[in-house]
Amino acid sequence: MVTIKETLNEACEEYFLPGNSCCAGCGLEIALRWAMKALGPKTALVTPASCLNVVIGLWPKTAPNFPFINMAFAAGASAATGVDAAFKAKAYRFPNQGWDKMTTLVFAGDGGTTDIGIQALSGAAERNSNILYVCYDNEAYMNTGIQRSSSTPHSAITTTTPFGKQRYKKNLPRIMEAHEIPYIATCSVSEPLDLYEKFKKAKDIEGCKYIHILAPCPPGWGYGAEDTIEMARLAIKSGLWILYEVENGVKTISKASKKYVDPSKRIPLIEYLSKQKRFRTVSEQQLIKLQEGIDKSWKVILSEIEAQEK
Ligand SMILES: Cc1ncc(C[n+]2csc(CCOP(=O)(O)OP(=O)(O)O)c2C)c(N)n1
Ligand code: SF4
Ligand SMILES: [Mg+2]
Repeated sequence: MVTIKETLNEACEEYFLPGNSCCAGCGLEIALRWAMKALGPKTALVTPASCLNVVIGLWPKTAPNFPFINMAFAAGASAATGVDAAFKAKAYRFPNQGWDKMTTLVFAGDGGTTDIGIQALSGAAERNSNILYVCYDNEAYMNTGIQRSSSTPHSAITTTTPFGKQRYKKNLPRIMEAHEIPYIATCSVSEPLDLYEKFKKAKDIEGCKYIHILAPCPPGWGYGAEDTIEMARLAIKSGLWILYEVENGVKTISKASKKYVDPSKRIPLIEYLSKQKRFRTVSEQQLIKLQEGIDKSWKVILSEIEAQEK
């Protein structure tokens, strides 16, 4: 476990620069800033169509001060596989120039991951391509005006679910587990040290790594820009968002979520929902549905951990 002091000493460098066009309080920006502090400048970023793709901006006023490539929506993971292959070829032709130290990072939205990019991602995972794929999850297609994605939670209002979504959120980390890749983790922007540590770990693992970050979005979720960290924190405290890692098939609950293994320590879900306009029409029945989803997630995760301990 890194300490705040160690992290601050090591991570004062900024790689995703201020003055970009993210909305105030954007969760994705916090996620990428902290991810890059852990990964450092020997990183190449692949960005499928998304808010990030736009926020990156146009040269010479681009927000990242490290190499990046904007990519077609569906092609994030396959493009990254190609980028990594190019680095390997460079390392072979020009040894001792540091090409073998490059990290190939995909930073994609939930629409670009759980819907449109899933085929390329599944292919890269099956090949165990040496990439770090990150889904920053703001739970809708925000860049085009808040349409539902398969990662939008049950009951949330979007422009395409005006009465609240009728289906549960697709559990992408779980789908990635079925690919048996070496490393999977969930993160939250409210736990930057946990996020930092997980990215440090992922950087040093050969093969396909997948990290899923809950990244609240003030205009999309309907709360004030100053409350992004609070929203992400309430998601953990209510048990709705569980932080965990799967290293070579072994699952562990992360420190920030351990306390909430005990349901009596969790805050009532309504405390999280009532602060967001997207849940303004949630009924008693929907609340029960949402709570059932949370209880099921915990049941599954804890039974898996119990089984691996036997
Ligand atoms: C093939 C294709 N379809 C649609 C679009 C339009 N488009 C650009 S960004 C975007 C939304 C992306 O949503 P998500 O991946 O969740 O990222 P976010 O905008 O939420 O950051 C859409 C639909 C596109 N660029 N390419
Ligand atoms: S719409 Fe949401 S995800 Fe997109 S830049 Fe604004 S706050 Fe960030
Ligand atoms: Mg999104």
